[in-house]
Amino acid sequence: MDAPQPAYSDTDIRTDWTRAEAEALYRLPFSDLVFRAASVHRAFHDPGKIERAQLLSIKTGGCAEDCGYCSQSAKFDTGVKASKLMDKDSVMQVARAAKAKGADRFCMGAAWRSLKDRDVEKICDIVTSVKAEGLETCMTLGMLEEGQAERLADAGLDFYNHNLDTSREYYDKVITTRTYDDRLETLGRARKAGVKLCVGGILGLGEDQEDRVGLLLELSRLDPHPESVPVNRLVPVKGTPLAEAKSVKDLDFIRTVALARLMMPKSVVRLSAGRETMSETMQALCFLAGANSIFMGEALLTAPNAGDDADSALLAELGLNREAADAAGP
Ligand code: SAM
Ligand code: DTB
Ligand code: SF4
Repeated sequence: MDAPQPAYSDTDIRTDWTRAEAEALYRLPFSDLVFRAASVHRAFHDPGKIERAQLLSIKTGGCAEDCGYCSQSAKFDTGVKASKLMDKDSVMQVARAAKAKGADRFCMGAAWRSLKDRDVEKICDIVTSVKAEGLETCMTLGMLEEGQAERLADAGLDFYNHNLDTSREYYDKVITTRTYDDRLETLGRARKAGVKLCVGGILGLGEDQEDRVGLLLELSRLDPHPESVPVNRLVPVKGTPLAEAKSVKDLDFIRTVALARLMMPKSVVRLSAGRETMSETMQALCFLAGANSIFMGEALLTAPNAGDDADSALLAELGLNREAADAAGP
């Protein structure tokens, strides 16, 4: 006989999680945690659907910030060459190819500390053209000044990505050139303009479990919760201060995904950077625990990604995105 399923509703969506509650969930026996997360996942999402987003670095390297994990900071010698903002036609070629391969969203990243007014028009033009291809649009451009988010929204921007990265307590071990509150301010500006939020963090920066819970507590206090929550596993980059950081254990990573799902039931949780180092089994457990989005393609921004062939094979083997695959035919 099937076990009775608990009923969930929007009243289960809370922005007042306490640290004690979140830590108690994190410490549940692994199977209990994943079972609870999977139950919440099924109440709020189609468990057979994994959203697919394609990333493109539209302006690479030479960034003035000192994010200790990043290949694109000008402060570290990582071998990444700085380049100028791509022109719209080149961006569109990649966007059209992504659409043809079945991408749901096109996410564009620029290695900027903040968006400059002189670039806003070019960025808006790119957003409008990508959106016209029938793709959802996402931009990550650093900090936003007053008024810029409104212009991006008018151009058709659906999502703004700006990560908190880690807990408030651990943050200054990772980044010193802008504060946690600077980041929250930019997120507030995007939200006020009606742009949906994509906000998450990175695991494997040398943080401990309290920091992972701390990051999720901060995210869950955003009201409403971020529509999209990327959970990245550090891709260690030679030349950066965090190149040798202690990596996060697979089981701890899965626990964090499960906790994100429990604390933010409606958000789309994205299994983001670092999938190259995750086994198929680990990824399957993350999907079971509530992850329902991935980055597709051979590259992230500067780092390699799992790749379309491996991902199509994995999703097919797991029976995910079946409808899309059936519609595409043999
Ligand atoms: N410059 C913009 C900013 O930081 O707001 C946008 C680009 S930045 C590369 C976007 C996010 O990618 C970072 O906030 C971080 O969470 C993630 N990221 C960057 N480098 C990474 C790495 N080596 N491993 C995992 N995630 C990384
Ligand atoms: C996010 O949280 N992860 C993506 C996206 N937002 C922009 C970026 C991952 C970057 C991985 C390292 C690189 O490609 O340089
Ligand atoms: Fe610059 Fe973004 Fe990299 Fe930080 S994460 S150094 S802001 S590109």
